Amino acid sequence: MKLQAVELRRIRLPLVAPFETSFGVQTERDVLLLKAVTDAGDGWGECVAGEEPNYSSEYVESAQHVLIHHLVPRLLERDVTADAVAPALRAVHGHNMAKAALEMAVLDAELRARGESFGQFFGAVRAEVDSGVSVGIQPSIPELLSTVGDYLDEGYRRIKLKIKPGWDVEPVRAVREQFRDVPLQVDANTAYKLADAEHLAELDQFDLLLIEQPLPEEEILAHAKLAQTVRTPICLDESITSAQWAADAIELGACRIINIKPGRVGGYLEARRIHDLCASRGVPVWMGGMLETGIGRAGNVAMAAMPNFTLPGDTSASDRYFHRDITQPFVLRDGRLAVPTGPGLGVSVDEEYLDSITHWEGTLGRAGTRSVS
Ligand code: NPQ
Ligand code: MG
Repeated sequence: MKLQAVELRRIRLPLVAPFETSFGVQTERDVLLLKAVTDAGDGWGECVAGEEPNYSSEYVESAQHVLIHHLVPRLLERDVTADAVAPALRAVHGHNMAKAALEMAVLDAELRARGESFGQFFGAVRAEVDSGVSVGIQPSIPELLSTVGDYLDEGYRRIKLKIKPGWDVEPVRAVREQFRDVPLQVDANTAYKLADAEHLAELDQFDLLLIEQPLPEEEILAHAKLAQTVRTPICLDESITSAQWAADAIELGACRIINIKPGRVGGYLEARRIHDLCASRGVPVWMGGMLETGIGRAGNVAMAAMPNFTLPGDTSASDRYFHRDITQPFVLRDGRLAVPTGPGLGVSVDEEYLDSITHWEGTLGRAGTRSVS
């Protein structure tokens, strides 16, 4: 399969409500999308990098730059398959989200060409996946309770509360008291220190599924030490950027559960290796979320149907984030999302709507044209 061109575009999608985490407030999503143009057909990729480098070091402008100047040129006009993408990009350090988007577009083109869905390719064992929802930091506890109640009414099967110092024990207590049996977990996005161990142990009384990434991403050993004080299972997100880090973190006792985000680890193929490694170590995994459009959501829902994705993911319905998605929307049915069955990602992109929300586009390749800078 020859990679003839890569079309890039940036789109702006307003969020249905502001989304606040310990690292900031998001009111819209500025998403970088890729189309891989090959002699066997096209494929879509989505880059999950946010507008600012506050979740990880990557951000949408850095991803766009490294794709244009360092990643796409290494593959253009070459014979490619998805499994050859990461090896061809190995000389470039880091930039996992940018690499993942390119690999995803090539994988989608490849699978569409051979009529195979992402779900079939990953060995999906379910036709639909349990859906959880991530609830941002709210202005007050009454507003938190009403937001959580609304999501439960919609059918979500697990609630994740974003926490930070000053917004942790009391909001979690309030939600647990009002919703006695709901599967509940928290995500700190690196906001704590090991010295907060005793404080975080106060969360043990609320029967949480897990506490996600309490400490900074490079503090693997500190997470292992924290686990000596906190009984709730620790789950790592930001720290796990490869299968190697997953193996090391598990062996060190830093986590008992792993959040898999294909973008964070450099693509779906590395994400699959982490799934397989965790399965062999008896470590459950679940699918994270990065406020993806229907393109990224389609791939994530398909991967979440693999056997060791035993906890509900942050794979929410399209309307959790967007008034209108760029594909057919993912809709909650009895708290679950259906795994697409069509070739490749199995979704179609509304290109007319896409054009109307595009604020930048450019193409690399085809007869030496470089229409982007
Ligand atoms: C997490 N996601 O698990 C992330 C964090 C996150 C659903 O909680 C723009 C780009 C906004 C990436 C907001 C959820 C984002 C983002 C939150 C990632 O840690
Ligand atoms: Mg997280």
